[in-house]
Amino acid sequence: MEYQWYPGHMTKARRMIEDQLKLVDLVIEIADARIPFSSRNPDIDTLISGKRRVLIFGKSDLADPVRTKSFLDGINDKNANNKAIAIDLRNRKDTDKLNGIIREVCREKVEHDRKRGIINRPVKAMVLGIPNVGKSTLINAMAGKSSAKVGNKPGVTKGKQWISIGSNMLLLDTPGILWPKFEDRKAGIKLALIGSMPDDLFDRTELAYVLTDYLMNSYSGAIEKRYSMDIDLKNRFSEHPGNEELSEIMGLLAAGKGLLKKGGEPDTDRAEAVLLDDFRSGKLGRISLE
Ligand SMILES: Nc1nc2c(ncn2[C@@H]2O[C@H](COP(=O)(O)OP(=O)(O)O)[C@@H](O)[C@H]2O)c(=O)[nH]1
Ligand SMILES: [Mg+2]
Repeated sequence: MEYQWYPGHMTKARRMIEDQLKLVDLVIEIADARIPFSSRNPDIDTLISGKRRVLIFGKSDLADPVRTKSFLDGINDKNANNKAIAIDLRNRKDTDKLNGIIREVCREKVEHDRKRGIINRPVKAMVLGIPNVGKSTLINAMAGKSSAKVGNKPGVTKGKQWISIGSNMLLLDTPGILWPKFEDRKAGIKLALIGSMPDDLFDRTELAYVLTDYLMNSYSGAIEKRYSMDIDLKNRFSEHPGNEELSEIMGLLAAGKGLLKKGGEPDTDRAEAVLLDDFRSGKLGRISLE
């Protein structure tokens, strides 16, 4: 398949994560609220089996709140060892909510320790998630200082360091980098749309076209509003527009944004780039793809 670079890294990543998992009581798994299914690792359940888990759907500030609520409700009533929450990982109020949830998930362990006379043994935790999902952002927020590197590319750090979080938790300072669902092309496209796949795995035009079709059907009006278009795309074009229509839509978008080539014709390449950037940064509104 086209995601050749993953499999090689996968075996290594899996081994590293399995080693790290032996050291912890709790896994903090991060997924993306805009694609709650495709942003989760397909093997995560077997990988962390038996560990307590807090499941965080990050970037909730960019996701559709109605959809977020409905899938969270579905997860949360099941299992006390497995709580889920959707938050903006950059927001202190949001990350503060985590402490209570972690304590709740670990209550049994603390109780078990106490019965054996062990008081105040810190809970050991690690953060897991696919690239770019917000792992470093969360570790920094929890640590209350910039001790983990935050960036747009997945990084590798050697050696094991713990960060103390309050008096009762130790957090591994290097997150486990999981591999996404690379065997499923649709999931791959969604991951590329949110910016969690290397940029060159998919054609930008294809991404812009898939996004446009989706927005026209699921968030009707969002494109027109953002790019001051005087028409209703849904009325004017087919329900699932073909490439020629999509190219025309990119032309309208370019014209609305004043993106013109030297000769004055609409610059559809730039229009595609703008559309993707605007989606990724939330400028088209709070939109979920699943
Ligand atoms: N809007 C928004 N951006 C976030 C959130 N969490 C992380 N980011 C951004 O996503 C990008 C990747 O975050 P990072 O922590 O480096 O991801 P990592 O690869 O999993 O460590 C950075 O630009 C962050 O600022 C969030 O909850 N909301
Ligand atoms: Mg990171």
